[in-house]
Amino acid sequence: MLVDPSRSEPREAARIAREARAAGAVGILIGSSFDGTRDTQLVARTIREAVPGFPVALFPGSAMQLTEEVDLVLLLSLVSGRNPQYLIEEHVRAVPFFQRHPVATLSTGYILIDGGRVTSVEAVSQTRPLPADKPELAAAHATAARLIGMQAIYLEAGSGAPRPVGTEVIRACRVAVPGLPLFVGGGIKTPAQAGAARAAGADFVVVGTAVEEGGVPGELRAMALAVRGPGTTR
Ligand code: 1GP
Repeated sequence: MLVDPSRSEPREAARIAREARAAGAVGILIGSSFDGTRDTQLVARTIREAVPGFPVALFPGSAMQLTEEVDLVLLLSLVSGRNPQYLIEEHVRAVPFFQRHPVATLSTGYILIDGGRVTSVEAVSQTRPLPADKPELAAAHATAARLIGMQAIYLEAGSGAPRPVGTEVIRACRVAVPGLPLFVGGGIKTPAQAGAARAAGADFVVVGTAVEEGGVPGELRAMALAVRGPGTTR
């Protein structure tokens, strides 16, 4: 479950996290394409206090959002783009933070796939997504990320995308990076879409907008069930 601090204030984020855990989600990602530092830190702290022991990972839009109040930082490199700021610059800016706070990191190849409209991540990063109907191109990016040593892949259609990442793209990337954690998110609104992403090879199916805006615990439970299968909701 993804919580965006620019959309959910700390108390609301904690409520979502509580419901997410009860519904069978495996953890919380906190992040935003465009957001200041204060809210991210507050949201992370409030979630940890409200739901102790529930895994919390940071999904930062920039080095400005770094906080030590998480279990893990997804150190994202936007490998589908050619903007050096999101390939290496933000990482260099993050070094003083990591020197002060030894938080665990997961080097993650972040691949933006066309989801049917311009989303915040495309606008903020000033990079074009890869075409949705070219699984081989997405797989080549995932393979390159693996070959240069990245530890995970995140396939992203962009928050609120009309079309989630297609199953052919997920399947091709699954084959390209056997053994690496594969996250898939952006525009997943129904249990069927969540289940399809999982069946195509996603290790983690990320849902944000549908739950943050819909706020229906039953729907969240149905999504978790579709991803994890019966008998494994907790
Ligand atoms: C966005 O992948 C996440 O970075 C989640 O997207 O908000 O569309 O669920 P949604």
